Amino acid sequence: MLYLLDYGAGNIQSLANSLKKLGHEFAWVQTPEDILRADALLFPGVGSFGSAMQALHEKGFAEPLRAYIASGRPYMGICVGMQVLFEGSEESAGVAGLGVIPARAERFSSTDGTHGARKAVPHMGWSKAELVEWGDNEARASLGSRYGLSASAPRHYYFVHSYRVPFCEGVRDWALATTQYGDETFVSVVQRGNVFATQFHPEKSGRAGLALLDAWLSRTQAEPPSARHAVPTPASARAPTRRIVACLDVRSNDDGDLVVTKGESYDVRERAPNAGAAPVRNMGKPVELAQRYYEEGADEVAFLNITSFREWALGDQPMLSLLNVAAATIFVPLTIGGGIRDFTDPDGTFHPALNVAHAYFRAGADKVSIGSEAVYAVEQLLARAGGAISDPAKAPEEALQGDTGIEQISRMYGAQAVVVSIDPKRVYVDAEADVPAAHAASLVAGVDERPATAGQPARWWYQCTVKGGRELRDVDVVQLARGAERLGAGELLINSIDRDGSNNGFDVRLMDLVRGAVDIPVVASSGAGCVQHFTEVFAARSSAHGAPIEAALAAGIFHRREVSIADVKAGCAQAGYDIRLD
Ligand code: 1PR
Repeated sequence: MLYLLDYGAGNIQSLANSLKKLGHEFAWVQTPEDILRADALLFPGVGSFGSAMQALHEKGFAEPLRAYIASGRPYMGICVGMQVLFEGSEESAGVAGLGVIPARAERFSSTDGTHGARKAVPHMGWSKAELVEWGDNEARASLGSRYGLSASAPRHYYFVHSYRVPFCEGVRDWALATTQYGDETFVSVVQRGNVFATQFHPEKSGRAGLALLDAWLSRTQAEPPSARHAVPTPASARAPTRRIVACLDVRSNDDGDLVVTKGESYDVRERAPNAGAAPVRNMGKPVELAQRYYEEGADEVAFLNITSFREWALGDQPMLSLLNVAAATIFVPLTIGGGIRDFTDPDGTFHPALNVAHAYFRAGADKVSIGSEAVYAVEQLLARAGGAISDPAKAPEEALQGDTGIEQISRMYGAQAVVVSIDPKRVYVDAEADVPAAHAASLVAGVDERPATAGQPARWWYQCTVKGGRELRDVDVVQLARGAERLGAGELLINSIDRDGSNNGFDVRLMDLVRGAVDIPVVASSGAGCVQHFTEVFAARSSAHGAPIEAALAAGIFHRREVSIADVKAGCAQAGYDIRLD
């Protein structure tokens, strides 16, 4: 019997879904005895290295796991399930791993030694896993080909991690494939005897990932590599592919059904002479559309529950069931946003944001996206610093009290699981001096886009909003981006209320400003109208530190079938960007 090791954290539902899709039966490990009884064991580790090891010890799984691996029965680890095989990780000093492989995981450097440019950490997105070149290439090629791994035509897989095991002496006999991030070569697949593990998530890697999983399941006893001396792939500067994200803004229509909607500048009602009677624009059914985008090659799918600020998200069970159904057939990362916040019931019961996130992860989400609550958290961070600073990145340690949703979810599930979604609006000013001093870092100059003065040179700064753009707050986009990173967010989704639904292109100035302010990946959103808008935003490199935009999101053009995801990807690939096309 195949057993899946689950210790209660993160999205393991997606792996279960992919096994079902591939037609394999499995059971969940409930007790240490289940591990000893398993014929094959799959460990989709989630969370931090320390929390994974702690959970293994608390549940009495650590020793049975060592004994299981030593017995020669097939083991497959995924992500942290691979890292626990090593001696330890810089992520959790003093915590010992299983010690099966004599090496340690370390944090990615946030600079690219080759180019001196900043690079985002976590490493998040689709990168190639390249077969390590052995002395006996033939044997290695034949082993790799069983898993779809090759040196000449490597495929893309989905990664999300801040720590990696460098290709080093201790892993030479173990590494089957390596991956390049910037100037770092790290181990992305290990295989020796009965042990097989991937740093990437095969269950989130579309067809290539499913094929690899199927190969492992079909022949769970792989042969040990025959050759001894591995040579790393040459170190060339490489980043994950640029990601194309399909986004579905979801809300109830006037009949109470969940529909995908899309507006302009966040107004999702149809244009009608009598504004009061205008219905919510209905672009289709959420799961159907999401499945179409997966089939068409979307690298990620995001669902945003755009009206959940009105109620408590867990009172909103349709979103959970929607996610459950979507995750059963969509094998790329899913993000869910809207209403991730602390909530107190009318009867006084307190529900932390962490509980909402937990429910979403269990239903199949890989990341949660936090909007309004992130603004309040950064305001609080600034207030706790005594109003002495305007840059939340400089907030002292004591201002971080671990009580915000971002901090708690990030600590429990890892930074890569926390996206902060920002809804900024331009505030035009006549002179530089008109920008409040605290917001000067978000001032930019460009061309006016207001109808009455369009085309004139202008200056503006970016003010953040909450509740779907309905309320302005005294925080600018740079403060929010830096504060979110300080609190533990692993990615930023940058919308633009001015460009939303306009088809006029991404606000590249805004993206450049934000990318230059942080070291975490940035997803550009709002305004995509044609393929060129994607290549435009990908061409921009932060003027502050040279880092590019990692991903671009669109909604309206995909819903209305004006441009397909395949067209966008082909256009970007043709323009020279590294894109996942398989
Ligand atoms: O504040 O944590 O409850 O989260 C609410 C979330 O819902 C936020 O991420 C916020 O951006 C989003 N949201 C709230 N109201 C709206 C609205 O449209 N009325 N949608 C809304 C924002 C942003 C993208 C959109 C892109 C691309 N939508 O999802 O799809 O702008 O559109 P385009 O390609 O058609 O231009 P919380």
